[in-house]
Amino acid sequence: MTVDDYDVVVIGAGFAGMYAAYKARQDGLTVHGFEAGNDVGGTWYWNRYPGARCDVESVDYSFSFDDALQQEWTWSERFATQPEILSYLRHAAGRFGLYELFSFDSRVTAARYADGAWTVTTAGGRSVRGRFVVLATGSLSVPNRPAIPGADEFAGEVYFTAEWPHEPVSLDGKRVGVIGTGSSGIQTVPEVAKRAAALTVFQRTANYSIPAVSEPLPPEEFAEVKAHYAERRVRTRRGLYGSPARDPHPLHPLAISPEERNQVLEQRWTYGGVFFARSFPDQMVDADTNRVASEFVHGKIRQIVRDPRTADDLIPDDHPIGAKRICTDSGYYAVFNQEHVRLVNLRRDPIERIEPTGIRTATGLTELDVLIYATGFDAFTGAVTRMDIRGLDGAALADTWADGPITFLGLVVPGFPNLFLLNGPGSSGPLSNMVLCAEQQIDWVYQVVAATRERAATAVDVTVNDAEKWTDLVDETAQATLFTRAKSWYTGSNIEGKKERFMPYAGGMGAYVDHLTAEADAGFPTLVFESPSRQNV
Ligand code: NA7
Repeated sequence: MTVDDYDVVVIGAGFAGMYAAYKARQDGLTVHGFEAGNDVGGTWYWNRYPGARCDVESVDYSFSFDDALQQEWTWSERFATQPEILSYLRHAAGRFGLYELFSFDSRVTAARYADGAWTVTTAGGRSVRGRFVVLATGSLSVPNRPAIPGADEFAGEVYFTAEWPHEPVSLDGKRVGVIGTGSSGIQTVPEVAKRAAALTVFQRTANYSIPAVSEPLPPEEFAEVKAHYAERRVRTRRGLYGSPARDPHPLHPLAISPEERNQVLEQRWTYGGVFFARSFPDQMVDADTNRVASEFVHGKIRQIVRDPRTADDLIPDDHPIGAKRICTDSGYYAVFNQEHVRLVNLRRDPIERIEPTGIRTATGLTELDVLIYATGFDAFTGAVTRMDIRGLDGAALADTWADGPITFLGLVVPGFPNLFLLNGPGSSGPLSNMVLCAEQQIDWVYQVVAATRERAATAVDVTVNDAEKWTDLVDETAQATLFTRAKSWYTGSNIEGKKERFMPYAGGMGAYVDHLTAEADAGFPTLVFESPSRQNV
């Protein structure tokens, strides 16, 4: 059997994989990509549940590598919906000829390294060789399927928000249950409520949600963005969360009057979006500041939700605001004022089992026609450890990471030469703006590829010691914040049996990019370039 040979094999055709393939071709490298879905889009291909939208403003959460693209595309809303983001990505794929670089409906199941190259194999049995492999497999791409007793016995329709069908789903007049109140659940609940005859929301942990306030983007505001796009992109990359908008109020909330404090928070609530997480500069570091912001939202929930017991149940009491990614919604809290919508607090009334006709909790059976799981993802590591990735001496990545993932800069794993992860553990992407973070990472990756070729090296790797140093820094950075005070997909604690470790780099996107730049500018002193004679060059 002949095996195709490429300089680069890209796995995944979401934002990151698309740019990784584009940039490889721009750099004169031969490249081929594999995508499990039958189109580009990644997250925005799979998560097509009603109400899905991005929580970062679209003028920032979009490709910056091509000015003509950012000038010609017009976003209709401040925070774009899933269909609009998907059509943007399809437009970009067509515009840059990316469709021809990918094989679709092709799930990669294995990648094996030997003698300076990877053999990448798909579920369909196709194998290609690539000198370098770029894993653009998404940090939130493997749905979490909780093992609830009786789940297989449910006789009604079952959907996962993360794998929403492509065919229309009718919820009209049906009794619907939603399990999970993270971003996906909170976004979909108001939309489901518009259709369902009865909606029951099964909440294990209450979450903070801020209105998305996704009004149409005024043309003059958009024109202003386009006129200064380059500077905006620079500010975005320097920003803490990958967004330049809404700098925090400069003072500590306890140093200003209660009225002024309230006004600051009210402005941010009205503006909407995840910026609420940094209303004050030290909100994710100082517990007192955080409490001011949390209590403001508690007050909002009490104002909005008429039934005091439901309001109490919706108020988070186990984590600081922002320690789990803030959700953004379109009418989530208010939905519980509707007669046909009910909240079940699973802490008080736990699920006993799922039966053919519904969900039985301690207080009785809720009959359902449709069950929607919005139960999150095996984040950061799930997509890569599910593939059989074998590095030096046949070592499996899943074993190397059994005690938690270690990486250098989130990009390189010791013992897995010529392999790069995008938006993986140890990178800032998942805490900021994954599109711009991936672009920065990809530019860095191809600088490494060029350096490897210039040195006539066969492979590039990192030592365990240096990867551990970076991973320790990621941990220390997180420990200095309030991010670690929540059980979430950031730590892996949402997945049973998964080793807990705070995975993203919490120092902000600007600081993260500085680390990438420093390593590149110094000629990659931390990387180990291996010559054909297995000596460092
Ligand atoms: P999340 O934020 O991980 O939310 C998952 C939700 O599902 C959360 O409320 C979980 O409760 C709940 N869950 C998970 N397993 C169960 C079981 N067994 N029973 C009841 N409830 C359960 O995922 P999302 O998809 O909403 O959002 C992920 C990110 O995507 C988001 O942060 C944005 O960046 C985009 P728990 O909190 O674990 O008690």
